[in-house]
Amino acid sequence: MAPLVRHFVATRQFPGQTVNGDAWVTFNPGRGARIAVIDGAGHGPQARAASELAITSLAETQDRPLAEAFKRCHQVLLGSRGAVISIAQFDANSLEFAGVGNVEGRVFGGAKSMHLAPHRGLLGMALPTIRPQTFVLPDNWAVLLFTDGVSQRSGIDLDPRDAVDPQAYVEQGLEAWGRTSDDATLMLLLPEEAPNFRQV
Ligand SMILES: [Mn+2]
Repeated sequence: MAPLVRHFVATRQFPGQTVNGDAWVTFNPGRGARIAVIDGAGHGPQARAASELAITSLAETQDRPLAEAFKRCHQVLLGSRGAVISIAQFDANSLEFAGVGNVEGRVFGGAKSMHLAPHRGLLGMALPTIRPQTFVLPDNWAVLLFTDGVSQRSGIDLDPRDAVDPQAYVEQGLEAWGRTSDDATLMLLLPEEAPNFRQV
């Protein structure tokens, strides 16, 4: 089954580090799509190790409800540095979102952008009660997910659908808005058909 969602990502490690503690993963388990953005606590090899544990856990629970996926990931990360994670689950015309920690997001589609609201917490350290948010998506939606290495005092609230090229958008956004004090990741999600995106 063709994926319902296209993803465009720019990510880089803390300048001077050789590994990236940020990570991302996508799943298409037959229907819809599940996309996670992960920030292993801190930076460097231990942050990377936590992110990799999280990816393995999320793969094992990709068919399970979000609350269960977070609970299992928390258990797997016990004893590690810990990680913050947000997950976007797309079905036909809806988005279910849940996050633990501060991988933030925006939904564009209506008159103004909406904030995706992760719960406070740190997987492997403190697991909050997961209550996913659900959004009904219009045809021309766009979703941004970004780690705290991307400044929110920036152009992050600008409508990405005004950009000409989605991959260039995330690369230029990371360059412009990425903090030099952390790993940083910016992901743009678009429907398979994005008629409002200007063609070059
Ligand atoms: Mn970070």
